[in-house]
Amino acid sequence: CDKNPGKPTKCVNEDIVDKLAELKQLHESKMGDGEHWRVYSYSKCIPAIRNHPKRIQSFSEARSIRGVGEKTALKIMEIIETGKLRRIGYEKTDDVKAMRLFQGIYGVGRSTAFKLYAAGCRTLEDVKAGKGGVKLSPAQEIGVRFYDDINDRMPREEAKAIFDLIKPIALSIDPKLFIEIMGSYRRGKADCGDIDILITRLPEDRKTHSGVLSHLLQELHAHGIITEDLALPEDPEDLEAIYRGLCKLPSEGARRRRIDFLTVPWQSRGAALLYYTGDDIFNRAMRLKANKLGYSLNQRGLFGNVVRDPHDSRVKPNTGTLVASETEQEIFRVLDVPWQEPHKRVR
Ligand code: DCP
Ligand code: MG
Ligand code: MN
Repeated sequence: CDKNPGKPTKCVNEDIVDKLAELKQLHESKMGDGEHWRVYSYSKCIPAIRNHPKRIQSFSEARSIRGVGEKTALKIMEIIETGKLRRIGYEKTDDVKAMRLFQGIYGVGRSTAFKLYAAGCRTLEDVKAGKGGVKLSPAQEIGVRFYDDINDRMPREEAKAIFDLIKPIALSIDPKLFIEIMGSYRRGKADCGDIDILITRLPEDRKTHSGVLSHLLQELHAHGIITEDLALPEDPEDLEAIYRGLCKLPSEGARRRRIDFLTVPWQSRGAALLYYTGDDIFNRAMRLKANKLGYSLNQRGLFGNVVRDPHDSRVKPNTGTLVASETEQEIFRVLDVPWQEPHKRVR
């Protein structure tokens, strides 16, 4: 076929090539252990089939093409005889769908999703029943139990109602805390995937917010507002800590919602506001701009004189000198980016 570039001619085995290429792509999207050789063998035989000068007529003719084994020859015959490849429909309804379903479980990535699939699980019911004996972490177990709740977004009014319960509890622990909702809520979105809460405190009277987060989490559990923990802070006394969990309104029939806390030192509050407001694409653009100007930007601040490993463009942690971190405006100014209100910070 197409020996004449620039003047496209249609390959006589085009339908076969298309179907096999589609199947190859479906196998590629799975990336399980057994898939690599399959993808590799399709990569070899598909160009050979495309170059075959005449319409394939028989099983033995298919087998004579370099790289075409018995199984592929059978598939070619099926396409010739029925115009279809049942395997494609099977791939679409079965594993690809299952992989997508399982990767929607909190804390489950491609490798665990494939383990579940390979163990014979096809539905969340299978996973719940422990089919195939794949061991899930406690957070993943919660992810399965509250799959729909975790994957649904909440109206911003509900995020506000939950925050309005949390804020006074936090301030009763320490009235000098700074506590705000960030993420999509601060960007003004009508619905939120989770509630992102930033906490910090002006370090005065020789006091900080160290220990406040554990105390607050304890109170929120006691009030029935936080219902499950997904990830606890590594060192809860640290001024910088991250928490992930589930929460709900106390009303009857209220759904579980995702909630995240981030605490930062007071000096980092501007950089933390900027980071935690997002969105993630906007953040990436800001970090890129910082890198171009020889800075490094993260949730702690904007740093200059950054040391980079020549073999790894990532910045070593805690290197460089702090250039700006206390206000968002200051960081925009140094990066020479025109000020943008949170609701404008979207892709
Ligand atoms: N963030 C980031 N890069 C990530 C994850 C998060 O820069 N990989 C920052 C930007 C996000 C903020 O943290 O806006 C909060 O993260 P969320 O995952 O909660 O995202 P959003 O709140 O923006 O959206 P959603 O409504 O889906 O929660
Ligand atoms: Mg969010
Ligand atoms: Mn979040």
